[in-house]
Amino acid sequence: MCPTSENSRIDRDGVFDAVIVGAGFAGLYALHRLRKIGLSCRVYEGGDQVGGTWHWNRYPGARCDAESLAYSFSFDSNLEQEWEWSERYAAQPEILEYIEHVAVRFDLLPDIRFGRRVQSAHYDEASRIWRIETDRGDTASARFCILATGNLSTPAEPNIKGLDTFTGRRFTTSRWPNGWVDFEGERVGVIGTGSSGIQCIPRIAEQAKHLSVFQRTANFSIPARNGPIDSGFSERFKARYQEHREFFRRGLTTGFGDLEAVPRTVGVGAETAAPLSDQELDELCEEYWSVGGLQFLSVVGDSMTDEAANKRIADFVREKIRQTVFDTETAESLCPTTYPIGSKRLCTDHGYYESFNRENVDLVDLRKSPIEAVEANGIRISDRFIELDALVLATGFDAMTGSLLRIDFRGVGGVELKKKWEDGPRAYLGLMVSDFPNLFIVTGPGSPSVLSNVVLSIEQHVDFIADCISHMSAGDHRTVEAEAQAEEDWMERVAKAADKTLFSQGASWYRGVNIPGKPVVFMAYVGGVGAYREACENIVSEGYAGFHFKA
Ligand code: NA7
Repeated sequence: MCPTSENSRIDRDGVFDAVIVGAGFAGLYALHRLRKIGLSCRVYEGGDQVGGTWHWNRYPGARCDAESLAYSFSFDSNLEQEWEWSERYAAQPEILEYIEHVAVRFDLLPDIRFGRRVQSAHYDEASRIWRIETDRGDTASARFCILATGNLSTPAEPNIKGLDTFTGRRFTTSRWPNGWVDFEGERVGVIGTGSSGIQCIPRIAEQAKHLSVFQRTANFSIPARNGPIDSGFSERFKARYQEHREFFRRGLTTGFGDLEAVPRTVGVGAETAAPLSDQELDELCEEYWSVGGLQFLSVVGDSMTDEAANKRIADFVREKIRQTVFDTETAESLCPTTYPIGSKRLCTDHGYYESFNRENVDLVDLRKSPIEAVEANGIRISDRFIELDALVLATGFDAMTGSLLRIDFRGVGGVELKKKWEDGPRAYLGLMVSDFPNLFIVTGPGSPSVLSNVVLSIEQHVDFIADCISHMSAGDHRTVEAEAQAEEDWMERVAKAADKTLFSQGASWYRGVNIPGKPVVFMAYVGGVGAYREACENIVSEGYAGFHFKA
């Protein structure tokens, strides 16, 4: 589909109202929304097509773990009504097709330049303009800079000895090549058992002659129970789409959940979890284990705050793993024991644990036998050598800040964002950073972002930004900036909310623990999308409290 002919043109001193970085869900909606309020926009995108995460992560088995009917745009009711999702959890090709459809339907492509990364964005205080440069030599000026760079976009560099000496085929899940990758007849190794590993392992196992799964930390995974969307269900759901969307926005902490539960009460276990007896909790777990999906954890209201409740749920999952995996030693290795369930991102799967019952799949428990080095033909672990023809790295991301900090941002007085965030990211509402006027982050650190239905959160942030810019036009304000005190107070609220939960007990990418040297800070707002939206609305109704406008 892309690039278009305009794409080969380099912007020389392009002048725009807004430059948007990234053309995934966030960048596309920002472009659409800002155009609607009359802004001229330029989008720069590193990939050669739209899609962001859904362009890059095309590994076998890649699929959303929020339900398709919820994980989609709500801004246009015709789009919402006309688009038909084929499965409960859409696979990557279908989501990409949807994003491409949106780009074409709303005529977004002409304003996007593909295959170029923004390298620097410097604020010129005299003209109050952002000066932006890309790695292809584009230069542009814009009053506003909108960062739609994605939370899980920059791959983590796995520090594994000898990795570059491997002479077989090597893949990274988050940079998967376009087109079919055939593992037929090959001995394949997958390193990493986070969501990406858990999704691709069952699919690679179906093809490979042999698959070795290198697991450093076992993960909790809930069966997704994916399947085709029954057209009757879709019709009924769409008849009440607005009601559902409103419920996602305000009634559910994460902004997605059991679609069938919508007509029932908010948060099935939210008020009643504490008094649940062991038996009642088991029954609830059993019910939602059958329903499938991430709501398994969120239906129990205090699953992330009450250690005892969390442990009971974790025990339930461990028991399911033991019942599923035939080999006792493998089952025990697959049982997570070192952190509360949910404190590392909960996964959903499509036959993950069952894969280990196949003759051609082995689990390599790196806690027992660590990797010594990757060599030309395979991986040497402490007690043996495993020959491999292909190696798949499912080793995760420099989450939330990685894609922001690889850009050289300079704000007021030349202050560097890198410097400003050396002890961890700080942003008012996860949206704006003090000393960086007119620079907005979509689903930035300090917002619900990765703990939420991110499409819903993107829409909320982009709407906030567009409304704020309209407010500026109405009041003849040239710039808006987060006040340092408001930013500090907000980050304190973010930290306090996290401290009340069990999230701090997991060595997770939520906290930056997976990246050596990254400050360990819980980066998302755990208070829920409803509370967050309300906080934003209150701030607006108080005349954008905490934001400083200048004429
Ligand atoms: P994750 O969840 O960060 O998982 C990365 C996995 O890779 C995890 O199991 C890591 O083990 C493992 N890993 C990372 N480095 C190494 C090395 N050096 N040796 C062995 N194992 C390693 O990333 P995903 O891409 O799976 O998922 C990210 C999110 O995308 C997901 O949560 C969804 O929101 C979508 P560790 O746990 O660090 O011991």
